[in-house]
Amino acid sequence: MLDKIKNEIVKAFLFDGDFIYAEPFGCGHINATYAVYFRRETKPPVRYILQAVNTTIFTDPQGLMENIQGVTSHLRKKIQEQGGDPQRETLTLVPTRDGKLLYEDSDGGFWRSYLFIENAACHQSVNRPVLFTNAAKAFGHFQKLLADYPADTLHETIADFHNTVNRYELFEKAVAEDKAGRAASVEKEIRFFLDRKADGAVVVDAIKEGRLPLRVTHNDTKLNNIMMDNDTDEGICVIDLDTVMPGSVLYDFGDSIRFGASTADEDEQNLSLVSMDLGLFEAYTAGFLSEAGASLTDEEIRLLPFSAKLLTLECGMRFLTDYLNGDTYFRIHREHHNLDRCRTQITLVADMERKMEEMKKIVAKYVNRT
Ligand code: ADP
Ligand code: GN1
Ligand code: MG
Repeated sequence: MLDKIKNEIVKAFLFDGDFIYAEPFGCGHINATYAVYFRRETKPPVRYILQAVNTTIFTDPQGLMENIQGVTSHLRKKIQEQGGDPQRETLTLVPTRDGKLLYEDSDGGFWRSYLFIENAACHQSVNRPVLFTNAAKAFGHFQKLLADYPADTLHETIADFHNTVNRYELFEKAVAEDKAGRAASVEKEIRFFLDRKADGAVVVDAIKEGRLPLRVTHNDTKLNNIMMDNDTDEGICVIDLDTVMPGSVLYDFGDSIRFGASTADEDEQNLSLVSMDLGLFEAYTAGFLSEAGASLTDEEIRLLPFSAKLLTLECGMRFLTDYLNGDTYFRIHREHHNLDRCRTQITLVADMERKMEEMKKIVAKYVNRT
């Protein structure tokens, strides 16, 4: 792929300078991401992000790019109004030489490029709580900036993305089909999810019945989908906008806790290292409510602790579904990778169930209702 990038793909984009090299970049599970480096005569070298969109998952890449262009334009305008730096605080697409946002390569692959956000890092885990509070503020702020975005103009890039009732159906189908012949070896894990099927309907039903509002949400708020400033540790730019769609704020809160409040990596094999850190839960809750708290309804606030468990349950079940289907969705880097990921999520769900009352107390501590 690196040869193809050098010989074909980089030539299609409006990059500044002479190509030096390309390298795989980041830890995303979905798209193929590269950093591409360019030499310039009078200016320092520059790099860009180049991504092959996963079109098995995002079947309408044009619609996806319309969403991203719409959302980033909206954010850019607001950031400018607030005196911020839009090239650092939101993603900036680099167009192709013929003015498009996507390049279709000779094999039918779709590519896009972003300005590289420099002097910022994308963390895989929280090594100090303030980082997590700052991530929470940034996701909360993102939510606020998109509050007036015309939701009806957004394409649904993945149907029923957080519809946990539907996710349960897909899971049960995968168990029944047992395409990879693995079901018998994971009976215990399958049972864990089936035992919690009722949880899957809580948010879906509440949205259906009008007890929870739909908002424009990010839907994939793990810590490595936000860039944090290297000097100040502030969350500066929310990235990975592929799943920005109407959803519940609970999806964004819950998914952040799932990933960032864990004491171990998402694919840790030593499960004795995996737990949900209440200190990190508190750090995130404090930051998120300080930004978004005033706009949340009572029902949303009531369900915040539950959402952490729900999103972890959902993600664990998605990993197991993919394992049963033969690893066709998430990128894996070793055999049984999806099973390892599933087991950390199960461990986290069980720990959250034990800590639910304490999580509720923490939320109550930061709710400011005047
Ligand atoms: P995926 O959908 O596969 O998760 P992402 O869009 O999250 O793909 O990108 C993967 C990784 O690439 C990110 O976690 C981050 O490390 C890096 N990345 C993406 N966009 C940028 C950017 N504009 N500047 C710097 N790094 C980026
Ligand atoms: C994927 O794209 P990435 O790696 O940021 C997935 C999320 C999961 C996450 C689990 C489009 O996120 O839904 O929660 O992996 N994204 C998509 O780590 O399915
Ligand atoms: Mg990502």
